[in-house]
Amino acid sequence: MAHQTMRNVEPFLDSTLLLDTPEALRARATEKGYLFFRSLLDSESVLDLRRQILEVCQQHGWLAEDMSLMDGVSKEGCLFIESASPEWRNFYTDVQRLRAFNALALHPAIITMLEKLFDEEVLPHPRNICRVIFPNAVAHTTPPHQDNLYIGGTDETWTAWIPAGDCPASLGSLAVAPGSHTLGKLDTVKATGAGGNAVVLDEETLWACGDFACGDVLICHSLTAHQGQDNESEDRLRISLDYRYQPQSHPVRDDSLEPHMHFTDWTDIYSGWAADDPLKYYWRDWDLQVNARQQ
Ligand SMILES: O=C(O)CCC(=O)C(=O)O
Repeated sequence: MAHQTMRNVEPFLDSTLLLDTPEALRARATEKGYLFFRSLLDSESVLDLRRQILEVCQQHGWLAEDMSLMDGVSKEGCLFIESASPEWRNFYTDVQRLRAFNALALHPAIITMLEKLFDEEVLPHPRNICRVIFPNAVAHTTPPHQDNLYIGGTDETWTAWIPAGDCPASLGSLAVAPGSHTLGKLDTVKATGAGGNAVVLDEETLWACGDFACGDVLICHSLTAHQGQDNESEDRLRISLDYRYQPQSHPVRDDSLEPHMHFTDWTDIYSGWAADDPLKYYWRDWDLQVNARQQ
């Protein structure tokens, strides 16, 4: 079961039409703490990345044989949870080396949308995240949380949640609590699932949730509470991306500029890319205010 029961639910509000009126887009973002866009991304780019991530799953023996790769069917009896286990480390390092995984975060449709939201240049954090959620692992569904706890830096950091392909709610999409960013930083308790910390919300909290189609993008403010929904499928992997962004003039915490989970470093991640690839270290030429993480 999703960690927080959702008694009060509404569908996502599609903000696509507001892309032509940045002031209205900003007003919606300030009010709701999230924005949802149908078909913001072209399916080709998303599906190309899906294929590459699934090829990595296949190389690691996680997929059922004789099934279509793109269906993402997990091998019977195979269950891995995001962790520092050798299996996860090796898998995740291979995903992080994919150029397409890092390139999608810089897709012009996302950056253009965020330039309107921030009304200034965007700093895409290079600490990109891929989540692979196995079926029959509902105890590890992502608990309700605010991203600020993990990101630090400016509260005006927004996370883009992008499923790598169609993702109906029953495959375990994301739910957000509209307006919860106005509650400030909430206390946390220990929990299972990505991050390992949960905020406790009122039972009557309003949630927005629903099905995602390939190319849909949801962004949420760093203080907006959100949680995963259970992957209730029989045998399908739920694969999604979390990419984070902030206004370039705001302070950024140093670990947001490092690879997620620190299993490897940029030299290794970039080792198979063209020597002159402009994606490499794209942020290093910018005048950033980088703050050290307090230990
Ligand atoms: O995809 C998920 O289950 C959780 C993603 C998320 O909320 C996050 O990374 O902050």
